[in-house]
Amino acid sequence: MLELSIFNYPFSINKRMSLEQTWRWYGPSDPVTLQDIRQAGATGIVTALHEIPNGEVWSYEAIKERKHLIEWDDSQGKPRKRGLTWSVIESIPVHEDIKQARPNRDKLIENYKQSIRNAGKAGIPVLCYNFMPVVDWTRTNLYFELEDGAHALSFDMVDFIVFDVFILRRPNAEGSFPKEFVEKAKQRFESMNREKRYELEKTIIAGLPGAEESYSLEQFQARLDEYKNIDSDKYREHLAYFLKEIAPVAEESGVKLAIHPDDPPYSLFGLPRVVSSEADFQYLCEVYDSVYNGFTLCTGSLGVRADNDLPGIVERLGDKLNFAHLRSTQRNADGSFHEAGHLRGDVDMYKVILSILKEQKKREAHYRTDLNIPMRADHGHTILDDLKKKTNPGYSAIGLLRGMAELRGLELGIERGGDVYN
Ligand code: DNO
Repeated sequence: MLELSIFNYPFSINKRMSLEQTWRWYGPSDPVTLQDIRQAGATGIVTALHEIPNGEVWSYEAIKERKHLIEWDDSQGKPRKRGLTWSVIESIPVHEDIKQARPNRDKLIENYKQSIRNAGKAGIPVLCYNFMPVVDWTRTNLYFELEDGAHALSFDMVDFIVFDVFILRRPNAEGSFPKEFVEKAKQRFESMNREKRYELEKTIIAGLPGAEESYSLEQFQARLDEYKNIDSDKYREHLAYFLKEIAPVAEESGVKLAIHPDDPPYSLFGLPRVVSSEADFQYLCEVYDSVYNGFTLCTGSLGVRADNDLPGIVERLGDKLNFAHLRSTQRNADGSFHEAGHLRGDVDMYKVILSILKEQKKREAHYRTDLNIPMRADHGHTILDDLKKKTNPGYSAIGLLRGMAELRGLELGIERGGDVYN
């Protein structure tokens, strides 16, 4: 066993290379304030200019202005540093016309590139984005009650089928699911009143926090129809086309791309999903081989598939790990899941953090300077006082604070324990 003393400790305590603790902030209208975030102990802010319509350029001035708001407190006359940095953009949305390779995609890609250049000029080092068609992250219940009274986000396959087959009535949807599930869903649908049905519909298609679009039933079906002739292979080509265009610009601009995996990591509504597994990550990293073309390790999204080996992904592809969303899910055999506590559920968070800390060591050995990989506690439970407040589901302050505190404690324990050197 490695004996730790002041003389052989591999690096001094002060030089601890911790991960950068970040927090997602939804902008000035977020009920969680910048001061709250500072008090929670985060130093990095993850945010977006949500007010800019999808497809338009994020101007340098608009980015600079938001960055100033995040980093400087002007309320006392003389600007004071808040102790926060805008570390990650999450997300600049990718327009559906790019995803579907429509005729004006090149124009929209030019806009995207310009936004990346402007972000780079403003000094924002990481850009998280996703390439999920039509819907971003998807849940069926935002208030799933745990045995202690806390609320978690959940995805219930039978509820999902209720929506897909009986509310949306997507043509041929029935064939996508096992018969006995459809039967269960039928019974559940019949037992639900109008409000319950509408609630489910809203949860699935009216847009969760940070989602780019919100639809009515008709608009939604029309969007799905646009994908009739786009299968996974074709969709993957659309992603590769986009990446080959933007990754060199990201590299020149000093902005690291971090694609977010599909959430959940399987096809919904018959749509193609191509960022769900290690093989998918591997493919897109090879499309343009550069550390500027990397990914977000979202342990909660990837972890819903038992065949995703999370520490293995970091071990094999870690040089492209540009951002980490740390959370855990508890899955059922039928594809349903709910979001568990950050150190509970199916994700082995000890092994995940250990693998990220080992990746830091590799980077140090390669003289890379991006050692403090940004991470954020993702999707907390709604607990304590927040149960009485209006909050962004998954993003209420106290639950995230609990998650982040657990994660930072675990990280410190792993670092001090010395396993990183084994
Ligand atoms: C949900 C988030 C996603 C994520 C986007 C990235 O909580 O993880 O909305 O921000 O998919 O583009």
